[in-house]
Amino acid sequence: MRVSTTVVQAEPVRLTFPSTFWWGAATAAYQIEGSVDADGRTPSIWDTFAAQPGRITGGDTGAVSTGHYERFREDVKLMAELGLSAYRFSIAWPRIRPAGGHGVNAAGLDFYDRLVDELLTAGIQPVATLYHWDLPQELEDTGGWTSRETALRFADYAAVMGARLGDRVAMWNTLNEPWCSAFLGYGTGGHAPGRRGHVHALTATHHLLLAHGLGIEALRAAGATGTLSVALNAGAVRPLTASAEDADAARRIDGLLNRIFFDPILRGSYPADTVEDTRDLTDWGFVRAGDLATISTPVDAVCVNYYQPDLVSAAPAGVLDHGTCYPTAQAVQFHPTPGPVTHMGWSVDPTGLRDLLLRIRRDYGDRPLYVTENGAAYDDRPGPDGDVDDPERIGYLRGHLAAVHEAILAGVDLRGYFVWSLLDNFEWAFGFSRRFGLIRVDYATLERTIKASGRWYSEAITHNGFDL
Ligand code: NCW
Repeated sequence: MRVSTTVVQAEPVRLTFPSTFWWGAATAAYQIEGSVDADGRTPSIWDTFAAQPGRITGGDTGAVSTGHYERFREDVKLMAELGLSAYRFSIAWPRIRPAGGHGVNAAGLDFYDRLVDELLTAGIQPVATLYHWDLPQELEDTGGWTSRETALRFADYAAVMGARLGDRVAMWNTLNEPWCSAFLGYGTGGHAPGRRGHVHALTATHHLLLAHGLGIEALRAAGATGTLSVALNAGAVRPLTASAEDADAARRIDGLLNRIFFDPILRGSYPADTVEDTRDLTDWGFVRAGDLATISTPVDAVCVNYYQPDLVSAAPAGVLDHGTCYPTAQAVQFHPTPGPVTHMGWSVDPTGLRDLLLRIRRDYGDRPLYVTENGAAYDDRPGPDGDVDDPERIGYLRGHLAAVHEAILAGVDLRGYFVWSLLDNFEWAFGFSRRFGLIRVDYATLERTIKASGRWYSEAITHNGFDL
């Protein structure tokens, strides 16, 4: 018997983005700049941390990294070649604050001034993050983010930057992922400054939030014309089963990852359940009268960095797993989401991004949103011709941009998307062992090579969309 089969080829679906959509890429100062002793920069907590044996894979440090401080003009040319409409970078506070803390370091300011002008000349919108984890070591020596004073010093710094760049920066993020600064820097100790303690993490959270609010006020007072915002690493937290216990575990983690930041900034209050969940640890006495009014100073947009959803369940007493990050009396267990993972071990699940964007609109109102980071590390290597073929990263970007598109169709006011990262770079505790870039960096020569994913992204930018 002969069986004939007809293969039905599905027509590709074209996804087109709003005409004003920002196609961006992001980096952070300590991860790319190098030149840690140049032009009056002072040490940051990451210089100190990376110098401690056992902290960073391979003993790597950001001392040289991609050499961007010297090569920023070449990097802006590469951004222009990709066709980026916006570039998100961070300003190294230790380049601005001189030793001893009096006055400002003019040479540090000049660097960012030149970078911003170079971007504008290339037709690329500058998006500046004031704090992407590189606290001046001198401020850590007086308590770091567990000290309220640090928030006040941050406000001074924000005022300086607003006065200098406020006429040209298109969007500001006060902080990048304050959850990481607080919970990894002061909770688990896996990030700089390497301090451990749940109360430290909660205290740091509050002072970071206070710094954010003061920073927004300072930028506004300085006449900054750009969109004022903050970048939160938010995620969809999902219960493993439909049980009440697992739902409660998800609620607790959602409180300590998402709502502990979103609620004070967008509603002017801490989530009552999260405060209650942590009562055995602290009476939250670090919150002073007026702080929440400062923290909830209106922002112009909400920025989120998304990598993966979290899948959690209630755990038997004593099992804390990855939940050691979280000061929650009842144990929570984190589970791998079924499906592919990146070289970071992070699950690839674009539905988490769509759900997150819809959730922000549902719970916090219809606001301008940006995805200020999304991307993937893969162990990609150059072929014999030097080209880097990274189909997994293309698949990751395609899937997540489709999720962004879905959210836009559902009515979310999503205005831009930034790939993490423009360049391979110093991936914090993982050193140079993880590569997130659209552009490969050869760390021996500092040569840059646009990867296949960079070419794919560039095509998507040219067409303001892509075929799914
Ligand atoms: S580590 C991290 N990242 C990566 C980093 O390169 C970038 O600077 C950050 O903004 C890529 O994007 C962010 N995020 C931390 C995610 C949480 C990891 C949780 C570990 C628990 C032990």
